[in-house]
Amino acid sequence: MSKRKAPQESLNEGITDFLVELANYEKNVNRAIHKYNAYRKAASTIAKYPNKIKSGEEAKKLDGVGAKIAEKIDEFLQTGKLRKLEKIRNDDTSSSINFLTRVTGIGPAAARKFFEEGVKTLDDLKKVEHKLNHHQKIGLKYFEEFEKRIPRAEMEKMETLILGELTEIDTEYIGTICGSYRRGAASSGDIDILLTHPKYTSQTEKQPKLLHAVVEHLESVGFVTDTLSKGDTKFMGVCQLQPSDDDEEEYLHRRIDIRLIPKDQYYCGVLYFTGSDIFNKNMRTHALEKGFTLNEYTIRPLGVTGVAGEPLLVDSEKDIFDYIQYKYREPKDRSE
Ligand code: DCP
Ligand code: MG
Repeated sequence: MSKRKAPQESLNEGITDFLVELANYEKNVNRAIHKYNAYRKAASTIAKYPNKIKSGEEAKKLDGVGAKIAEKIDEFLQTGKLRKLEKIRNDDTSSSINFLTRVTGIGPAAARKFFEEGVKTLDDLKKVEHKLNHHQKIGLKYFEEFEKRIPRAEMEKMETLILGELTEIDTEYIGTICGSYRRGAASSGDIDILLTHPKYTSQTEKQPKLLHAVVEHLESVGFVTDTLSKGDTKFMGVCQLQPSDDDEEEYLHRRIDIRLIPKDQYYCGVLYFTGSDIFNKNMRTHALEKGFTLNEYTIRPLGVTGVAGEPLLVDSEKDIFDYIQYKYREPKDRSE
């Protein structure tokens, strides 16, 4: 999961920017995930709104914008800033914790712990490197590189390379680059790959080799450079494109996640990891209204007592939309 989201470009950028900043503050500093979600949702609705917002009153008519956010919008429109945010930015605790969570491997809890030990900056982290776990050490090593978003052209090159190498190993592999890239984003925070193989289903044994063979192969061609964690079904690591002759510059190190998914659960996985997270939430809510429970693995009907039944057969993303009578949306139309 990538840490830096692309800024939402819209007529109301000033508003969406401060909402996203408040969202991150709630998640990283207060560990208030519901508030985080509320701010993200409001930002996403406002980003889609086609007019320049002139008052909190006007914004309040939109889904996910309540009285408190409307008030903040008024303050922002009238004064050009927000006292709450100014305070947060000037507060040593908040700004340090917020900063530390930008390192991959450091979540809100670890950030607070480091802060309480007097560790606040990148230099501080370097001094206590022995206290970092392997994931955090790699996060520190590539801090600047991981902060940079990946241009779509580079994502396309990586997709070609990865899918090409997959067929070198076994032509039956099926792979999809999901995340914001699949939604057509101009830039992505990381590479999210889903992988399956017809011989692997939820009814067969686990087959970690199917994942590890791919990781090892990508290492052998010099693409995967570091491992953050490697389990039976999920690899988290670092990759880097090798420059070709006509490239002027070297490519940066990028965060890459590879997930191996049983074939019968593949499309629920592709749907989930294509996102966006807000689209997923809305779709799950719709599914519940139609009497289904949907997650990254399966879609199951809910009985009258609310108990989930057996997983339904899914052979495409479209199947999932059909079950819950949701109009199909192309990945590019799934920002919410
Ligand atoms: N996801 C989700 N809920 C979460 C985290 C992730 O539904 N809490 C899903 C939707 C995301 C996808 O996983 O789109 C990939 O997660 P990323 O954080 O990588 O998000 P994106 O790929 O959409 O954005 P970015 O370009 O920042 O990587
Ligand atoms: Mg991503």
